[in-house]
Amino acid sequence: MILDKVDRVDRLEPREFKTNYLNKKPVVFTGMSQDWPAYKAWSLEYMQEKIGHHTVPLYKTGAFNPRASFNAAHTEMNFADYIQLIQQGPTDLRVFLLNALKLNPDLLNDFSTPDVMDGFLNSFPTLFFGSENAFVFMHYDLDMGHVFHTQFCGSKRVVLFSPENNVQVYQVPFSVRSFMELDADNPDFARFPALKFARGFATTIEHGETLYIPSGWWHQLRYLSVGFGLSQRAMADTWSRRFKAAYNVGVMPAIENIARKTAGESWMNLKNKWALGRGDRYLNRNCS
Ligand SMILES: O=C(O)CCC(=O)C(=O)O
Repeated sequence: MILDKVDRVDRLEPREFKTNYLNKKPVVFTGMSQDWPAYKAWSLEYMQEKIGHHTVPLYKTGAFNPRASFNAAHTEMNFADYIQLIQQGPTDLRVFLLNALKLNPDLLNDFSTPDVMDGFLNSFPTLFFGSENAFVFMHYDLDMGHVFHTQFCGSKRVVLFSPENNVQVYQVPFSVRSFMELDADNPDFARFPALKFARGFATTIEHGETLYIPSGWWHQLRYLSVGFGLSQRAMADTWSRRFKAAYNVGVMPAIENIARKTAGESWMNLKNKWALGRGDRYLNRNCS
């Protein structure tokens, strides 16, 4: 497995971004957020003040109920209590894809839309929170959007692979994830041998830095310290990606939910077996 470094730039002109990065590779913008009020204002305490009274869904990496609905939350909690929890030390409970702006639209005044491309879904900026050591398993985003993820407070390690690595990262069918135990930073090549042949990127983002994740790219994240991130997303820019997004959002979860309700654990085992088998077939083709 090869992990290249992600380029780091202060800012970019749209033309430079389109020529060198759009749909090609990730990049970290170190200066994009420096004029935003959020750069100075956003902290865990600020978020507690703005949305603390709401109840929020919480997600976990690891075993889940095979009969639960697609992307169902593990539990929920008052947001102010959750912030206290993550400040106390490691927990595997994470806030994922929270449209906090629906909870408090004032937050919209705290940041701007990136100006390097068009097509941003301005009503869907989402927030992610986690404690030190929280792990977000390898996945790509259902809607195939281009993601601009700005980190606040702590730092985060991110590993990314292009969609050409679907087999090497063991994509589980009828999902947009790999195995939750697959960790590209601590690879278990005995269990996931095809991962040896993946080539991707890795980086760490700190407060105020913005990582561009191209449409459909795999990403796994580890919180190196307690913190949170804001993702702004621009719509997939080709018809094939838009079609895939419509399938991922509208069709795939429906099929998955029916299969989970009827077959539960055996459906999950079948999907895992299929992903491992695809990895083995790839190895047989490439290593003989
Ligand atoms: O930072 C996180 O917790 C996850 C971010 C993520 O997966 C995303 O923005 O697509």
